[in-house]
Amino acid sequence: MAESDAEKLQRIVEARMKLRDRHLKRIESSPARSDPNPLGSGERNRHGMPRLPPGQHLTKSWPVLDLGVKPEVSTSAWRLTVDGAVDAPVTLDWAAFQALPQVKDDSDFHCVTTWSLMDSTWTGVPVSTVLALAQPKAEATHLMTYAADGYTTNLPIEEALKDDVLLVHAWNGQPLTKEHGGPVRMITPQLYAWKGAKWINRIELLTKDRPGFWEVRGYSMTAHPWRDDRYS
Ligand SMILES: Nc1nc2c(c(=O)[nH]1)N[C@H]1C(S)=C(S)[C@@H](COP(=O)(O)O)O[C@H]1N2
Ligand SMILES: [Mo]
Repeated sequence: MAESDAEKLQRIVEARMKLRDRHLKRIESSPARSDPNPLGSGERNRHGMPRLPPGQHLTKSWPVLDLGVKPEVSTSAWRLTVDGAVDAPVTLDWAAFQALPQVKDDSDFHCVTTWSLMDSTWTGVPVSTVLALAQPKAEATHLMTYAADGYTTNLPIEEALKDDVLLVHAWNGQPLTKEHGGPVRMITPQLYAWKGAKWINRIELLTKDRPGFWEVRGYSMTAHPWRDDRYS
């Protein structure tokens, strides 16, 4: 008998939970939320952390940062491939992406150039969900993410599996604009924002860490705002 849509969603949710459970110890022992002595200052936010990481200031409007190109990616042309150290490489188109369980989450956005945008509402799909679809091999330790402008950035798998790390298509209830990486970008609220690729089109699972575009140029491989971990 063919699997119903409800059964399919249930299977995806279970695969995601299984993948997170497998990495839970490393997720919980990595910095940011679990850090008992964060370096920031100011009022505590909803995660019990001070509002601002060290060296950051608030911005009201959302700046745009890119490499000088803003690629035009339509929803019909958009694809996301998850491959590398996985058992089931997968390519999602817009319809397949939209059919995945969607979440809404409020989080902050810290750029290494010292501005922080607080309290955005994001809509999208947890990165952990698309990773679960592709079934990372036990030896997968890091991700390299790729974008339509040639940008790349790396991050540890335990960071990518955090609940607030999303592939987003809407910001504050509006479709994500092209300049901010629409139709789909990644966000990494507990890491500096350069770890979230705009116009994302590929996630490669790695068995050994490798630097991306800015990391080759001296940015941190780990990028924890609460540790002022900007450059290596
Ligand atoms: N594809 C792509 N993604 C990218 C970048 C980029 O140049 N290209 N810049 C990064 C940096 S340094 C930051 S701070 C954020 C900026 O996102 P924004 O332009 O929406 O503020 O995107 C990150 N993701
Ligand atoms: Mo940045």
